[in-house]
Amino acid sequence: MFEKTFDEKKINRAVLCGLNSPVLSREQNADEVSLEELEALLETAGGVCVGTVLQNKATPDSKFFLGEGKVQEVKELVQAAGADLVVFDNELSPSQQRVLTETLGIQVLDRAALILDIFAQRARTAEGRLQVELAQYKYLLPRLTSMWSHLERQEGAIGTRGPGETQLETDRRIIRKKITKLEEELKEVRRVRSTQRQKREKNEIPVVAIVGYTNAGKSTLLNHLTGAGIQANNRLFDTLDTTTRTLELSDTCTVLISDTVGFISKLPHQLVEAFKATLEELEYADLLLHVIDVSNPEWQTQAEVVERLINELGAWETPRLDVFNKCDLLEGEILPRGEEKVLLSARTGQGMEDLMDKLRRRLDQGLHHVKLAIPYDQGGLVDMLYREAKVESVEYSDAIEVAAVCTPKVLGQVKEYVTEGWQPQKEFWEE
Ligand SMILES: Nc1nc2c(ncn2[C@@H]2O[C@H](COP(=O)(O)OP(=O)(O)OP(=O)(O)O)[C@@H](O)[C@H]2O)c(=O)[nH]1
Ligand SMILES: [Mg+2]
Repeated sequence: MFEKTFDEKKINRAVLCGLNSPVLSREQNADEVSLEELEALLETAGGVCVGTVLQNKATPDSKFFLGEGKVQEVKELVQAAGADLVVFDNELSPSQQRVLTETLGIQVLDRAALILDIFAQRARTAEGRLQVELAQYKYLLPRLTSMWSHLERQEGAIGTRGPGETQLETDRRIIRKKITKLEEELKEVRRVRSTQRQKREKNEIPVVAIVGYTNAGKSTLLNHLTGAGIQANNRLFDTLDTTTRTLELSDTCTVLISDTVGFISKLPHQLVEAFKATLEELEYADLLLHVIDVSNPEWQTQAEVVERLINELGAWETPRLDVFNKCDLLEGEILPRGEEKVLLSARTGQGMEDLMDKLRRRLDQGLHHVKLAIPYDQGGLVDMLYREAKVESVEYSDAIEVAAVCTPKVLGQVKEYVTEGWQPQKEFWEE
């Protein structure tokens, strides 16, 4: 096999631009903080920032987005710094992107395009790649129009299909076809998932999904809890693929716990749509562990972004447990505490017992490993156990000795025959 001995990828030198305007929504606006985040995204994508321009302006310019004078300033900066890329923190319309590219003479991207590029670089599994490709085509489709807008448009008149149609229409049609095909493939993925989910529901294994802003410490937490061995790096969007592990909360309760892709503000809506197949798991999870990086001064805004995306993905009813992570970096700050909150350091392990306790309280629905001695004249109960519980072994001696994992409801029917493993406890879920 031919092996690459060096990385041929060029390091882009980029100027970052943002516009702060009262008419833009909070999600759409740029400020120093969001530009800093954009710089971190750029670095993740493999570029370096060589200059920053932030303009305060009453309204965006419809043609250039920034003011025309400001665009000249950007152009001078680009030349002085030898930049080969300009990235906008705000979303640009397809035509603004084209006009800016022409005016500045180098490639112009917006934050959505940058995030899409990172996802494309980092997606590993077949499913991840499908999702990213779909998002990229959806992003490209309206932009294709403006790239070719100098060509005459042919509006669906009879006889204009086939030979004689413009390149633009052919390209658009190819891309639409690709989108449809990718959507079908993802639908199949979704179908497989829902079958797996039904199986899990039947076995009644609770599912926990770790969610949170990118770089909050989700993978580090899963590693700490389960030794999953997932990469955890100090960069954005390190994890794109879901990893699921089992976690033993107690002798009687094992749960499935998954790491998921991180969220960020201004996440391209094409990506949210494309990742729905993976993220719909959130809706079916029994609990969402929302990991928040409290060492980040923006943690409140970040937590709001995550909450909003969770709702957008249809999981507003899924129970939450907020995990305030990286508390080892805090110095004497007071944070909200309570039943729904855990103060934690996934790095040092501080707070891990509290987290496990709270998980147990929320999820240990009393799946009990028990041993039973069932009299031969009650043999029907063994059939019932086969139907309603997970029977691990059956031996015929003085009585029928069964080892099984049962819910409290099933246990209620056989409680007088339990010989081992069940201590009735206060059942908090009945509160
Ligand atoms: N000091 C400190 N650092 C932490 C803690 N938890 C995670 N980190 C660090 O934060 C960085 C990000 O951690 P990850 O676990 O990769 O974060 P993530 O949420 O999985 O990030 P993405 O996969 O990129 O969305 C890594 O450098 C971790 O070592 C913590 O409790 N304390
Ligand atoms: Mg991760």
